[in-house]
Amino acid sequence: MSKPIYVLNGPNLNRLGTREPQIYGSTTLAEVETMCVEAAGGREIVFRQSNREYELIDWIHEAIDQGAAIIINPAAYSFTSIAILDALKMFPGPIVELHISNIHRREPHYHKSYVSLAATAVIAGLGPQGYAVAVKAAIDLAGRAG
Ligand code: CA2
Repeated sequence: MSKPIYVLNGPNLNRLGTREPQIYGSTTLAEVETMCVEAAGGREIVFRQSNREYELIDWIHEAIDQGAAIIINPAAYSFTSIAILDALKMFPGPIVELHISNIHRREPHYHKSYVSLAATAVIAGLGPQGYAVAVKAAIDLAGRAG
């Protein structure tokens, strides 16, 4: 039995699809979860969102014990959380950091992600569709890692 792919979402993403559609699109997070499950083609997806840093860290620890890969949109914690970076550094498998928007085209405070220091790959700017790309990439990377 293959280990699941964890898809973790940080603060405010529970409101996806409700504002700033020009930046983030109009897809809701529930629809993003469906896209991930479809992209996974039968591979188990653990899909979660929290506005609390400690909860994201606890889920990374869970993935260390049980997961094949982590896809994480850390949202604003990308730019502030050394605690999330430290947790991700403990994960032995592939990590895909995902941003719906292209953070590098945005204001300077969105440019320096701590999470990127632990990421195997970074996807930014593909919109909500980026999640489907990330799931396929994570499954491929997890397979390569064995
Ligand atoms: O582009 C992304 O996916 C981001 O990680 C989203 C974060 C933002 O802080 C990052 O810089 C880029 C959070 C976006 C705020 O949450 C929203 C929720 C609903 C609608 C619009 C934004």
